[in-house]
Amino acid sequence: MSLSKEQMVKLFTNLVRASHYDKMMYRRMMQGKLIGFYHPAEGAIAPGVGACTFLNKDDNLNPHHRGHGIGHMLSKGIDVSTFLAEHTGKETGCCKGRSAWHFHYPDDKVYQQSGFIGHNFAPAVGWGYAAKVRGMGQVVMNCSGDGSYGEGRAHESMLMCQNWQLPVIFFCENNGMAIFSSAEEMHPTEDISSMAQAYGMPAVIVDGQDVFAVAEVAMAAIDRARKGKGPSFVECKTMRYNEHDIGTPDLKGWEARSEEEHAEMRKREPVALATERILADGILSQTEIDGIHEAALKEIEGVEDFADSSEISRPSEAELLADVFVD
Ligand SMILES: Cc1ncc(C[n+]2csc(CCOP(=O)(O)OP(=O)(O)O)c2C)c(N)n1
Repeated sequence: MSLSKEQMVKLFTNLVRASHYDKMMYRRMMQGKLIGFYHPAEGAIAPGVGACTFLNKDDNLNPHHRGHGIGHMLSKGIDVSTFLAEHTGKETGCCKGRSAWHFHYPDDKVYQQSGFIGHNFAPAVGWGYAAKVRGMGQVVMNCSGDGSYGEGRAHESMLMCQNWQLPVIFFCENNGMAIFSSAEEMHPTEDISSMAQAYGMPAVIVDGQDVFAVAEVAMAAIDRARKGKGPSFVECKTMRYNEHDIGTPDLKGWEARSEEEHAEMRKREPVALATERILADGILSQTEIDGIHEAALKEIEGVEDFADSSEISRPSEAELLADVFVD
């Protein structure tokens, strides 16, 4: 599947927007202007963009927690102007500023991470089952990191999706780390996608630094699922440039990750790689690229103004309980 010029421009634009959002979140966390945590996505911004740019509005999405799913969500076409307001505890946030970062966008069929790694797998089976029963060609893009594939529910879910031939894409963003633990220390095989073989599920490995390559394999997996051909597994080999979350030491095991490792990783920065490609292929000029950056920065300025000028969330006891479900 080769990408059209229009598709490449869309991917590039989403990548640039996602990257600027991530940088803004990092900056605001350092300025003490966010509540809760932030898990920076620098270095690992391309997988979410590639996975989600060509999803339909009524497809289900479980975004990965890196970048708090900003790249995934804006690429799916969601109005994420309430994302920062949520992270700053404002009434105008997508969950009225009450979630810190465990929010969701239910109207867009997006459910953000809970605090539990791997929580997304069981709902993915349910949504996949519902999609199959409805028969309207919906798919479930189920994104998570390498760390979550150590969870039993990942395996139960892969088994059930394969047995029932559900339209679920197991999209693994393998940055080789789970907080301080390296993937090689945690998993018996180098490729997480090899686990899919045990369930007879087709799997593909892709360069997660290359947004265009990711999109091509994601589109093939989406197409397959939409046509009722069942689940598949996509493993993106990617990188995390910063610490796991801001304030946590950047260790691998007991050692700080070295300057050499950082320098090596930064040689393959996704926005730089995409820019190089898009110029080489004559898809956009440097002036057009500059315009995309300017538009993204302007969008983010607006989002910051909106969040900063919004009322802080101070729910009464009754309002707090209004959003609590008891079964
Ligand atoms: C069930 C569970 N176990 C452990 C944790 C603590 N924890 C939070 S993030 C994380 C690492 C996740 O790694 P990965 O899935 O590879 O994603 P990454 O953060 O590297 O992008 C861990 C172990 C948790 N939140 N939930």
